Amino acid sequence: MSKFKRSLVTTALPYANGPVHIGHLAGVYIPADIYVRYLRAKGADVLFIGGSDEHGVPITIKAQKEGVTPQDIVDRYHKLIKESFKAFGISFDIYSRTSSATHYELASGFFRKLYDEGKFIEKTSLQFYDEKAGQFLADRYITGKCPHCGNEKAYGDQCEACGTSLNATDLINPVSAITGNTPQLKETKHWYLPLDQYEAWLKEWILEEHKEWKSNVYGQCKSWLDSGLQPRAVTRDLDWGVPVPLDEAKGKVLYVWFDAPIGYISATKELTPNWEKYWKDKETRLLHFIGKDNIVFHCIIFPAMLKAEGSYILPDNVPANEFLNLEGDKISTSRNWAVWLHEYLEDFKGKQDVLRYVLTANAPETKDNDFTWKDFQTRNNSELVAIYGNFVNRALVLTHKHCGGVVPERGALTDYDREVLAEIPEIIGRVEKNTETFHFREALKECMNLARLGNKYLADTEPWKLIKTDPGRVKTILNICLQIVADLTALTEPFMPFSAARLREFLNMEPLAWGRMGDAVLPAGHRINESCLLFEKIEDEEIQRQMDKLLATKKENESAAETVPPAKTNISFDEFQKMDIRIGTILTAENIAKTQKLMKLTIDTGIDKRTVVSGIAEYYTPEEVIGKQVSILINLEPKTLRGIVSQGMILMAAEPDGSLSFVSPEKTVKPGSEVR
Ligand code: B3M
Ligand code: ZN
Repeated sequence: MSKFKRSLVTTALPYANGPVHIGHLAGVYIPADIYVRYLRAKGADVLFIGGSDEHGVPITIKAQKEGVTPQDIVDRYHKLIKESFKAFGISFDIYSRTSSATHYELASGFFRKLYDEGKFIEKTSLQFYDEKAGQFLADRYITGKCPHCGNEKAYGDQCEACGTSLNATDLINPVSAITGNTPQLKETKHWYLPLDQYEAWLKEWILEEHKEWKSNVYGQCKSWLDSGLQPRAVTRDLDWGVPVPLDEAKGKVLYVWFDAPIGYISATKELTPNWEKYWKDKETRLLHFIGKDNIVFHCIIFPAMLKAEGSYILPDNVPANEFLNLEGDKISTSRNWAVWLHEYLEDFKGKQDVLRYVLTANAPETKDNDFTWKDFQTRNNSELVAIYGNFVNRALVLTHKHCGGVVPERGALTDYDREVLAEIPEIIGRVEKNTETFHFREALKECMNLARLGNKYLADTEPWKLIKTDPGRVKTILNICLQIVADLTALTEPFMPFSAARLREFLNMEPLAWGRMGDAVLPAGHRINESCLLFEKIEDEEIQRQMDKLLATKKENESAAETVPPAKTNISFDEFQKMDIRIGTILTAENIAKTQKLMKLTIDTGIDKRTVVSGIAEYYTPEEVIGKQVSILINLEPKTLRGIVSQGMILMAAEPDGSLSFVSPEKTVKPGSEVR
């Protein structure tokens, strides 16, 4: 027996700084929704909590880029995100936002309690400050090299490449994300949660008591705990966020990762006056569905906050997923490399379940996975259409054709019938076991196995042939098929709720409770409705259109990356005059062995015949360059390259993509002519 009476399921609060994409759905919202729908179908007491994260630097950076207020940004994206989730059937009991009044009150109250009880350390320290922008650089306002993995683009609070949570001062070569300047250090006072004081407790709680956590989650926690925890600032010098509720902290706000997880509690409080039962009673099972970049915050920092506060329960499990890539490349909002949900909804009207299916079948449960449009098409056409849709359609059409649209009577069962019927509870059992342990891919495979079972049963019994010789037998066969179809409505509902609802409509039935599957649920004599195809084939052209869209994005990104370098600072005429640039003629040329780029040239400079080593071998062959007139800087200090003394430098026109071409006179000139 479980020690829990009810469940509280939360999903990471997406930053309201952009629309949501397939990576969000696959990693967090679909798995959580499957789990919650499953619990509800079993009659469990469960609340499903979501909302937008409306604070933090991702929001203010976006607002600055667009020249609008942070409030404009969060209003726009909160609405869009909420609508996308609703359209995909993510069945939140509440989808709230961290700008709500309830949240402000609860988050500042939480901070105040910890402050009053002396749970924080106050510290004045040197922090990065951008003189030009006139502000401190917290979190994503600063980037630099991660001291752990070397990622050049780590943020001031976290490296997304290795998942480590950082303090801005840990970064190597920090740069301001606002001005690109190297920041100065300036004194400021902040409040810190002394995570080091919770280390022993966290070790016991996670490493000893929660060995059942997914290995990616447990492993990350273990490595942080093994390397030792540091006090972590929970306040920031920013003007967007929940104000720190202290007189001496004017102009400071709570760190976004302090307030955001409290958002789970605020949303529950907005949802029900009974919220404390869900947050303070040990018989509630708290589950956080998140992506892997959020593990440290949900497994270490938030639990330490809850522990410090003292009246709340702790998560029982944190089923975090890995990342979903798109066509072999990391999904990225800034590079527009994503399948945006609001766009999918336009391009594939009514096909939400297809995406839910593909993202679950290919979920990044244990490792990063790749979404490809080809795979999307194949899974639709050869799984949803050919297996699930095909079985259902044949069962319904045959019932209309041979039984006048009425569930026929079941006659005597054969051994084979009994075998098939006995397989149903086995499949249901495997769906249950896999769903309860967060193995949703496997669970979905088992759902499809029920449709496969139905298909095989039809193929083996061939009612369309028997109808002439043994109509009674056909009735039994179709009765069994219809029970399987009815079971499919309940079994697939957590995964594909829209199709399950349509299927119920075809069968003219009410939702089937989970526990009633496997019975003869449709009585003989029950009239079914007219039906149509449950899934449609997706044609090559539709896939090509999506591929073209991605190709266009790729091209845009490439040309954006190829910008012309900015102008250098001015020099005097005298400085310019120091350079002696001449036109020379290339007399001989040969590639330098064991190098990709270098070519050894002999050049007639009009003054002498000299050797120059030039990095042009990727762009020209020796044959091509012999006889060409080029510009050469002849008074550059000689330099030895690969054992060859190079006397001068050939001037090249370098394009933004790096390709090189000679700077040659427009007509043939005398070698030694000056370029000036
Ligand atoms: N907004 C980070 C993210 O969107 C953050 C999650 C908050 S959960 C409390 O990945
Ligand atoms: Zn790193």
